[in-house]
Amino acid sequence: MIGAMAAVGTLVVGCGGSVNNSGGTDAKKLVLIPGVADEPFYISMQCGAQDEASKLGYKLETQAPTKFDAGAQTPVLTGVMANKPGGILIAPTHAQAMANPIKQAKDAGIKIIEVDTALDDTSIALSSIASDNKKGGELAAQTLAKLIGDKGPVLVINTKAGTSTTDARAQGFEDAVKAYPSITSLGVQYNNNEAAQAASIVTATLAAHPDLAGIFATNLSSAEGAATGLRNANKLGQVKLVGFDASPKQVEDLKAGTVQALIAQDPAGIGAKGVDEAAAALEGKPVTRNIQTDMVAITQADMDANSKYFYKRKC
Ligand code: T6T
Repeated sequence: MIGAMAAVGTLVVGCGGSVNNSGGTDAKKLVLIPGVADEPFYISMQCGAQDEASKLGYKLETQAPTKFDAGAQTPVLTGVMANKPGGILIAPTHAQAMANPIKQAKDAGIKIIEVDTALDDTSIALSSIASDNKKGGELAAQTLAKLIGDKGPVLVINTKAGTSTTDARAQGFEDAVKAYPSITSLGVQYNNNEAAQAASIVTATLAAHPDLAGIFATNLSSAEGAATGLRNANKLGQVKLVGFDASPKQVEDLKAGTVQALIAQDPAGIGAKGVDEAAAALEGKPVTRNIQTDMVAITQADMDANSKYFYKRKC
C-alpha cells in the first residue's frame, strides 16, 4: 500500500506518521531479517535493534524465516521488500545464494545493512556489523589447546557451509591449531544448524576416535548438540568442548561443566549498531562500511563477571 502510493512519487504519510521519500520507501521504517526465528542470538539482536530504533525515532519490525536457509529467507525478504521499508538489516544465511535477492532490495532503493553474517559481494550492503569471527576461531583454538594440554585429536562441528561467520570461525580455528604439533585436526563436519545432527556427529566421531580430546563447535546449535552428544556417550569433562555463543542452554552447560568455555558475542550491540548505520544512511550522514563488535571467552570461573554477555530468550 505504502509502496503503491509512493510509486507515483507523492509525498505521503506512512504508518507511524513517517514521510515517504521520492524513492518510494518509508524513510522511518526499518525491518530486521535475522537468520532464523526464535533463537537467542537473534532475539538478543532484535532487543538491541528495537531499543536503538525507539531511541532514534524509527519503527522497527522483525520478520524471520523458520529455518536457517537461503530458500526460507528469500521469500521473507521478498515480502518485506513489497512494503518498501527505508532500510533492511539482514543476516544473510548464505554468502552467495542471498546475493541476488538482497541486490534486488538494494535496487529498489532500500538501504541494506548486514548484521552478523555477510555476502561475499561487498558492493551490495552499505555497512556490515559483526564479531571478528576469524579471530574468534583462533581464540577457540588457543582455549581448547590449553584445556587438552596441547595434544590429541580435535574436531570442528560447523553449522552450514556458506555461512560467512561460522566458515571464518572454522578457518581461524584450523589455521591456529597448526601451531600445536601434537594436536591433530580431524577436520570439519556440518550439522546443518540442527543440534540433533551435532549430537550424532559426536557419537559417530567417538566410535571412530575414542581418544578424541576436544571439540570446537562454531555456533549455538552445534555447541548445544555437541554437549548432548558428550552427555549421551558419558564423556562429559573427558572430551573438552569450546563453543561459540552463549544461549541460556549453553550457559547451563557451562555451569554444569559439560562445556569448558564459551566464546560469547554481542548480538544486542550488533542490532543497535545496525540501526545506527541504517539511520545514518537514511539521513544522508556518513556510514561506516565495517564495524566490529565485542567477543569474549567465558569459563566457569568467570561466568558471573561476564553475565552481561549471556543471550536472552525474550527482551
Ligand atoms: O553464532 C550465531 C551467529 O553469529 C552465526 O552467524 C549463526 O549462528 C548463530 O546465530 C548462533 O546460532
